Amino acid sequence: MSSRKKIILYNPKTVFFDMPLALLAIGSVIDQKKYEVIIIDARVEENVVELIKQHIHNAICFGVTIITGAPIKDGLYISQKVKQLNPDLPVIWGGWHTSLFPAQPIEDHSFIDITVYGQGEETFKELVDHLVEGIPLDNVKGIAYRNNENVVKNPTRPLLAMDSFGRINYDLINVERYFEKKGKRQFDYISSTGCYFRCAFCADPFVYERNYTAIPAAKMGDDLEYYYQKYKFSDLNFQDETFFTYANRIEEFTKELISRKINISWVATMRADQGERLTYKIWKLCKQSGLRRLLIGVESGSQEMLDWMKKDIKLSQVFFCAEKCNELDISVIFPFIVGFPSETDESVADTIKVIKNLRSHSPNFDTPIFYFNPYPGSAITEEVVNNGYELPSSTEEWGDFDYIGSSGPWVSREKENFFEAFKFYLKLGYGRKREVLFYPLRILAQWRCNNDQYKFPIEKFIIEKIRPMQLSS
Ligand code: B12
Ligand code: SF4
Repeated sequence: MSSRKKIILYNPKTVFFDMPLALLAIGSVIDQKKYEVIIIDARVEENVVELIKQHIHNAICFGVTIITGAPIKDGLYISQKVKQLNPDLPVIWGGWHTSLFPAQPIEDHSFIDITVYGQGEETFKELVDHLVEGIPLDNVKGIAYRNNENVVKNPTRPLLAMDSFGRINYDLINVERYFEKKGKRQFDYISSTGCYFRCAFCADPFVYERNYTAIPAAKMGDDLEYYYQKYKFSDLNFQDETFFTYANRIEEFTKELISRKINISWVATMRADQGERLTYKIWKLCKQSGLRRLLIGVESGSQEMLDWMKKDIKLSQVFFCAEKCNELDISVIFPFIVGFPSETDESVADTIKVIKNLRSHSPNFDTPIFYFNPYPGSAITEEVVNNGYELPSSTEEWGDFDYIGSSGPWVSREKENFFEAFKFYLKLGYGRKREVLFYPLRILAQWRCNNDQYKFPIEKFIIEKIRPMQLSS
């Protein structure tokens, strides 16, 4: 048995089985000769409390990664449990939610001692050293902590270059278990932090102040070859916000994959303006190296709305990317958002038009439609709050803030019914499933979309009776 002290890191329950990259990132900077890092992911473990009990007696601290919404609830429950089991063990929260609200969780709950905001690697390493040595925390940048009765927020830590950290140690998790849960040998990886852009619905500009750092292509090549040989994955899922920021990095990266014979498919997120800036040669290299699917956020079919939300893309760039992907047989998810507070019917009509246009290009294009919800940390949310909209006012309330699947505050019941019917007919008319049985319904659905006739959705009723369809959006 190892005599090393333990650092327990916890990923709360969420949907999907993406590998816990945040915990892997902070766990990998810890000196494994000195400490043993235990990652407990509530999405893949059966009895997390029992697991915590096995390790807690020899632990230095308990870290939790938190995104806004339901994960907070589980994070609160587990953190309280940990404090009951060992009242002296420091409980540390980090992640997107504490990056937006560093002080509130500590103010609200005596069982949370420290929060980390912004990039976590260096902060966590320093924090662990301070806790072990018993040094006061006043000079650890990027944290908030309880000091007697007060909550102190220390200064921000500047974003550090991502390649200053070592290789991520995926042996901290059971990689095979994620493959099993996903039903494919898909490996998750992130090659950049932050984003240079300023979209008014997004928290990134607030958290990283429009800074960006990325791992150079050669290092990505080294890392990915190592992981490929070790974990034998067949698909690679980039979790970067803007993977294609530097065209030369992408060109080099694709050449790394090809020259090292890393025979995989890969998926990533692209901004339409960055796609337009890629040369045809790089587009082809992407395809050749295995690019199978892109996610290109369009958000709105109205250029006026796009300008209002400071998306800084042109619709022409979206169509440019659509054409390239169609030509090179690359699938695309083009997500849209409807129901912005000030959105007009004309803007919604423009969005519908663009969605129909994209869907008619290729059966490999999907166009999920989300309803705008005022996630914290964005400029639009700030604006609606200034206009009187009330956001949750405690950590607990933020745990209830889960709008996934709901129509958001600015969409009427009538509009919601309309969108749900539209989404259904899009999927039926243009989706990838092409069973002969459904052919007449498919033609009818295309007719409905082309003529904006969504009333009396009798086919929807029939199909949902025969075979409940899972809508992708
Ligand atoms: C994977 C992912 C998910 C996964 C969650 C995986 C998991 N581990 O549980 C799933 C698919 C479930 C998901 C869902 C959603 N997501 Co999401 N997701 C991401 C994504 C793409 C990658 C996260 C990641 O692994 N990053 C890589 C790691 C290394 O970075 P990191 O998480 O920032 O962690 C660093 C620091 O934050 C810090 N840190 C993090 N945790 C901890 C813990 C401790 C103890 C310490 C010390 C430090 C620390 O250190 C890390 C290294 O620097 C991010 C975007 C992004 N690129 O980060 C969006 C993102 C986190 N998601 C976001 C959103 C909006 C959503 C959804 C609402 C989307 C939707 N409409 O469906 C839902 C909400 C889910 C819910 N409430 O249940 C927002 C943030 C929202 C928020 N306020 O928290 C992001 C930032 C995207 C964006 N730009 O808008 N998501
Ligand atoms: S939506 Fe994407 S491009 Fe826009 S600010 Fe957020 S991360 Fe950056």
